[in-house]
Amino acid sequence: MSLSARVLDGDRRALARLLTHIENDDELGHAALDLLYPHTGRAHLVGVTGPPGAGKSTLVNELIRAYRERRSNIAVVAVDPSSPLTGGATLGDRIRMTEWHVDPDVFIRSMASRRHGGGLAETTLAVSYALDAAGFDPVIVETVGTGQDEVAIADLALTTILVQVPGLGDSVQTLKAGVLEIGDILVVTKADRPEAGELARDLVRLKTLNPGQRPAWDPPVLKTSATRREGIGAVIEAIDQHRAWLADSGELDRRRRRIATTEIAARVQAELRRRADADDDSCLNTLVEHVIARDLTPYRAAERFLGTLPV
Ligand SMILES: Nc1nc2c(ncn2[C@@H]2O[C@H](COP(=O)(O)OP(=O)(O)O)[C@@H](O)[C@H]2O)c(=O)[nH]1
Ligand SMILES: [Mg+2]
Repeated sequence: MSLSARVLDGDRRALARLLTHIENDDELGHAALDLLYPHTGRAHLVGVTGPPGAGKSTLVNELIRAYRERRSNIAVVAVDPSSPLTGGATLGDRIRMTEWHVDPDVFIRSMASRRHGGGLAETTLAVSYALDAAGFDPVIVETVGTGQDEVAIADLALTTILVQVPGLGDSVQTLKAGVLEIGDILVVTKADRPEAGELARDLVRLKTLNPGQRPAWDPPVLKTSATRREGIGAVIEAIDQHRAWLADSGELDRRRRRIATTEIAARVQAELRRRADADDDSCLNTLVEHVIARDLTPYRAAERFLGTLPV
């Protein structure tokens, strides 16, 4: 049986192997995705993003528990800041994960944020497709909300949970960064801390001042405390409501189109970068010679290069 057939058959070890191929951005992974892709589109992809230490993993762990209580098969992709020392997953993540090792309907994958051909977010999305095809729904992706240089997972998820934590100081910074706009659901973690109420009120105020692009969906501001196990039900409810709103409003189609466009563009960019770095692309090299010889502008060179690609 092929790798993709085994994945569709529910084989966990095959799934884990496939994810490694996808992470490595190799041809075997691409070929398996060719076969799996028609089986995707069922899972709801939820992004959880926010600063390091905000309590994202802890929240995700509670979400797993809540989804298991209603018998959903849930997959989690945890993307850790690239660390040459740990190579990815933090110790805390590993400890929490062991809780679910015996549950066949929970699948957790840690990815180090090293780079391959595609950007991290695209690779993560490809991983989520494999999990979708394998029958997991929802698929939750945890990422640190930083990288401005690449496509963020918030551009690729259907529902984005933006996590904010009390005690980091001035919440007006959040507004300046415009980061609030990426959240479909705003969660104040560590609500057991005294400053949580104030942060939640600030977020409501900032959100009203800065309504962003989505007038029809009003992002709820929710407070959770993982230590007290409070507020998780409301987050699940908000995810359900947002999912229903996406479908009812037609926004789901728009987002799917935007995601597909973003993915293709990101892939083209990565491929161009790869060919430029490989330095053995004769077409590209010829164009470079012309640009250096000043008989072709870089604009025209780019047009010609794109013109050489078969449609
Ligand atoms: N007091 C309190 N601490 C929390 C809560 N959630 C997480 N933490 C702690 O915050 C730290 C960072 O949590 P983690 O989930 O790893 O954050 P991440 O980096 O955003 O994934 C850990 O020491 C957690 O135990 C909470 O609701 N209340
Ligand atoms: Mg984490």
